Amino acid sequence: TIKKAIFAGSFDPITNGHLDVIRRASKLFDEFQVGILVNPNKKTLFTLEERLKLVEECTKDIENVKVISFEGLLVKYCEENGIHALVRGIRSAADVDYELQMAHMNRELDSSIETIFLPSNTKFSFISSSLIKEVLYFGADIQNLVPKEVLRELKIKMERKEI
Ligand code: COD
Repeated sequence: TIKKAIFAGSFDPITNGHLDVIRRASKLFDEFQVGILVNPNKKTLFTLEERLKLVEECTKDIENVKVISFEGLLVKYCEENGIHALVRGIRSAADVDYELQMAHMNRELDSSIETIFLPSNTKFSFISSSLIKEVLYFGADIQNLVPKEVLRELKIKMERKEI
């Protein structure tokens, strides 16, 4: 059987930390999906279409990666699509607390799906999408923290005063 996993998130926007997890975790599975959550109640900087396009651009050189979006429960999407592993990146002890709670809830909802934690690369462990947006707003240089495609789109948002 082919082994399928998913790395789900908001990716608003995708960062070098996310991309590092995608590169490393995708090697462990036959098919690796990056799942972008559709959340109509949460205000995002990038629209779903923009996030899909950016994640696709940033992962186009990784052969077994497929970028999708999903609505509703992640475990339900997994069940409907034959996915048995949820990959999560762990940056800190704070991530562990939150991620364990989610892993246990997901396991309660569907016991056939396992959560797999991948420790972040130390050099990216301080990066989050929300901090990127915050420091950029105050004029910081973030070119080492996000893929060049994302940097390009963030600059456009800055020029349009959307950040
Ligand atoms: N280095 C390594 N990993 C990182 C980094 C970094 N610098 N930054 C983020 N990550 C990891 C995160 O730890 C996470 O594993 C992943 O990247 C995605 O991060 P985000 O912030 O883009 O997305 P989240 O964590 O907000 O996504 C949450 C989900 C969308 C997965 C969750 O809300 C969900 O499953 N929603 C659907 C509804 C559902 O099923 N709810 C029940 C959950 S128990």
